Amino acid sequence: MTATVGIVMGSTTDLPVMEKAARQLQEFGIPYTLDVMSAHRNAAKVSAWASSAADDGYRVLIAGAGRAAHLPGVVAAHTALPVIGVPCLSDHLGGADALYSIVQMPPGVPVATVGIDNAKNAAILAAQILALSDADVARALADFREAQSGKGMEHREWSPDEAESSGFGFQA
Ligand code: RP5
Repeated sequence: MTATVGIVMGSTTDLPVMEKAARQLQEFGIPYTLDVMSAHRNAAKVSAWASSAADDGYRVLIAGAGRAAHLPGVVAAHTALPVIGVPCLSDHLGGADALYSIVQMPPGVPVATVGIDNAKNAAILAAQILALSDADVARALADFREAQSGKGMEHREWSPDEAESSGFGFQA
């Protein structure tokens, strides 16, 4: 089966974050690939991969990186496919460096940016794009949303008194 989502990350150190995207895509039954390639250490490889991504069957790309985090922007520069960027946490600036780098693409070459370390949202957004033309993915997403709405409603089982006594100031 041809992979429709390509996940790339700048380093194996990004894997603990980026595997969350892989797991979510797997849950949706979306075929994907997962690769490590750095925009500064393997520039030619990134360029070749992104340039041929559409012809290779991908429909959405997810790129995660930390620190200067130019990988998502470089990928976007080489393809017209939608690119979702994941800022990965770093040990010095807490991921803010990567967030600002990825989200601040100059006008003309966008990267849809999710929150720091939020690779799960990148996968969900990728699924939402694919769902526009794929009924199976649309169904998987609808089931996911349904299950999630159940989770979000848990607090409504609390009475206002309970909420008040637990310090949340719940208003019925
Ligand atoms: C970025 O630099 C990578 O995406 C990673 O988040 C960070 C550090 O990479 P390593 O030096 O740990 O390989 O390019």
